[in-house]
Amino acid sequence: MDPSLPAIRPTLYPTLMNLLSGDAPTRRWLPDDSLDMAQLSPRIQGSITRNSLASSFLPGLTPRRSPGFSLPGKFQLSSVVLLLAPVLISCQETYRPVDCSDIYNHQIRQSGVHTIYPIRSTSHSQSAVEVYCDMESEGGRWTVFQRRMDGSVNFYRPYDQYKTGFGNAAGEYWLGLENLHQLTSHQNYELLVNVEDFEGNTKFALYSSFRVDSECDAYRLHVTGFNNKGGAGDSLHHHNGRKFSTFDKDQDDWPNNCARSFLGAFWYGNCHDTNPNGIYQWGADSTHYATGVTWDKWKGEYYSLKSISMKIRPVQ
Ligand SMILES: [Ca+2]
Repeated sequence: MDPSLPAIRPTLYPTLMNLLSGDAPTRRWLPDDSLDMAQLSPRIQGSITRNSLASSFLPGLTPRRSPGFSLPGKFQLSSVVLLLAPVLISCQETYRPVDCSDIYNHQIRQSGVHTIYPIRSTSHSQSAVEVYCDMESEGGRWTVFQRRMDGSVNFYRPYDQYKTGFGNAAGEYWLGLENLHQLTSHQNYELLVNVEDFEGNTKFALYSSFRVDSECDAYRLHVTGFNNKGGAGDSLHHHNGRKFSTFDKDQDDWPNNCARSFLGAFWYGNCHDTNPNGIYQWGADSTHYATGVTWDKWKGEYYSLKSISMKIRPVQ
């Protein structure tokens, strides 16, 4: 743009209004009296005609109408709609819960599948994800990030799928490491692990602090503050501070590959006291050591649980 020229506002409004009013798009803008026409180049002077449709919307430009000219009703109504549209849009409040605790606090108290937005970005459609909300256990508000219950989903999957998540929120699924990191990096979360055997017995383990680092730090796990009032025992102590490993991304502390040897994916150390993403093996099986869906401190490494779910909520 030539800096010697006076500023002329963009022609978005007149173009839109001309189209809405049915006027030919050749109508141009009339400069204010304070605007010195001599400053304009001949080309621009020629484009500014005396029968222009002008508007008071734009500073520096004053409306002048040629004799007999009147604004059609359609134009006036369209102008009002155009002017109010940004205001109306900006006043709309869109409810986008970050987690199940948000949903609970909006008076939804039934467990079930809900949509949350764990990644706080401007592109909301990309961060929407379905989860199962446990609104009952130990006071509710829990966002389930891992669940096994019937062996319907294969959990022996590569790193990229553990990063983004997989499965069915109404059944077995993994929420995804990036979602877990995003959730736990903005608030302090606690962890509940529910376990059940094939005889109908249930236990749980509570941890007062749960956090997952970013991918740059290998989605390292921080889990502390064990409380054994649920009787399951502390099978996560060994996993505190460990990086996340899959069969195709070995970040464990063992010379070999924990994920390949025990057919799962987890924050393996050397290697595990629980294998919640292991093979669904339908109960006790002494032929396979530590490859099932195990919680060692309750049922040992030869018992694959009927169900296990890992869930988090903000500390209040
Ligand atoms: Ca290794």
